[in-house]
Amino acid sequence: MLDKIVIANRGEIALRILRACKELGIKTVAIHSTADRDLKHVRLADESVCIGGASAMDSYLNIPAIISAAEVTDAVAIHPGYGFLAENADFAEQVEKSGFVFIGPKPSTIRMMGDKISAIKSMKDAGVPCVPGSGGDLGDDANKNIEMANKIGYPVIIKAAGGGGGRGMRVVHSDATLINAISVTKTEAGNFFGNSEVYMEKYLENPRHIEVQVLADEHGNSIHLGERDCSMQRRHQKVIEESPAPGISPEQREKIGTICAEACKRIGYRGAGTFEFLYEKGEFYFIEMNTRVQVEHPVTEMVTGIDIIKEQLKIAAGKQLKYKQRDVKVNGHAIECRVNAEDPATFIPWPGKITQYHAPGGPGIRVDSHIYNGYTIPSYYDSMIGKVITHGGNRLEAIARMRNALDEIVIEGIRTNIPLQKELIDDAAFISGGTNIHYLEDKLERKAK
Ligand code: MV4
Repeated sequence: MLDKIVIANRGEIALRILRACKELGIKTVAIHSTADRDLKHVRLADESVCIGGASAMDSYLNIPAIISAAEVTDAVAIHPGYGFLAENADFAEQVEKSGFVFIGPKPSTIRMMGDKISAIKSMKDAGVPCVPGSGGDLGDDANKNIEMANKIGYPVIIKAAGGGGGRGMRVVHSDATLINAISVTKTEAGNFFGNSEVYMEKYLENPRHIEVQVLADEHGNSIHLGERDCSMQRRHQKVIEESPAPGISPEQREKIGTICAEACKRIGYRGAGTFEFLYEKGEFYFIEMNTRVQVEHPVTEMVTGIDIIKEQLKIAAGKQLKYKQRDVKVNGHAIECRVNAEDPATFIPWPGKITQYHAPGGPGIRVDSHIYNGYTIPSYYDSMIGKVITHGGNRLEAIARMRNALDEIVIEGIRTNIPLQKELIDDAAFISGGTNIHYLEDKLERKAK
């Protein structure tokens, strides 16, 4: 096993990684900013190193400082968590060049998936169903682009190759606005991402966001852990996630999951990964691959019983996956509600001191959070302060348990989105299941009127 690792992240995921390390007997180094001395995992880690100022640029994004911390503590590997440097291929490369194990895919894989055009190309070649589209960079020939849009059929969407997660996209409804949209998206893409390549896809108007979790080792073994539905979102921030996705049959799961696991073998994927799909009218369309562990990984853990972080660590240590696909069973249903320090109506971030905290409990309740009584949430980082995850024998039991958990939880001193989460858990359309990516924004708009 790995002897000692650096946890290059903060908050709940740093704590989640620390817990997995302790179970596996791996020593831990917590690196943190000057604003994060009081983080729970910093107290629990074997060692801690303050690597820089409160601004993420000075600490969690400071590559030389992170690598130096690994050097001075004699760590052997670095876990990037999610966000920050987790999908930065240059970081992964520098980690490896400095003689450490990067707990994630090869730098070349991260780089390939970071470029959405090359990601789609490789997935299409590997037999993964993609959205009808250009399949490559749009050239400057206006007539050709108009012809392509008409062949695909309006509406189409223009996306930046360097974008992803909702940045650098434009929906186009007719020839009249196509050429301008391409040129504006190109210019923006060049400015934001340093890559002005853009591509075209058929715009799916009312899809769900369904993603498939995979695990692959460096020996050519790969499995899928079923899917998650992450359609309940606002401004590309997920609010509730669940597994399995409502209405997806075991046959559909097996089919799309096998395609993803086989694609992993084809591209030599290593580690945990997520295939993101849009799902509309019974069909899956690949849009992007995430090469990191995701915020919502616990719902998959709850239904499969597989600890994804421990698997990441074992894969990074060069071990063979001990699970075969036939060992993976989807048991019951799990739901995750993200808890954010923000106003539940305006979504304005609300950092500050937690004066009272009581965690929910009971059967099928899991809380992944670093907060505690008296902890002060700093204003420098993301507003997510934890996740409540519930598991039940079926979806309605998971929902009932979530309702109980949200009723029990007490967080005082700051504002949180728990009132919004309570409302969503009681929402008739959510309870029915299968709402699309526009549902929450549409509901909030209806409420505002
Ligand atoms: C799309 C789409 C519709 N059609 N692509 C937004 C985030 C990025 N990962 C891809 N996104 C979308 N791509 C086609 N061809 C709609 C979205 C989209 C979306 C996707 C997933 C979750 C939430 C979303 C919210 C708005 C738009």
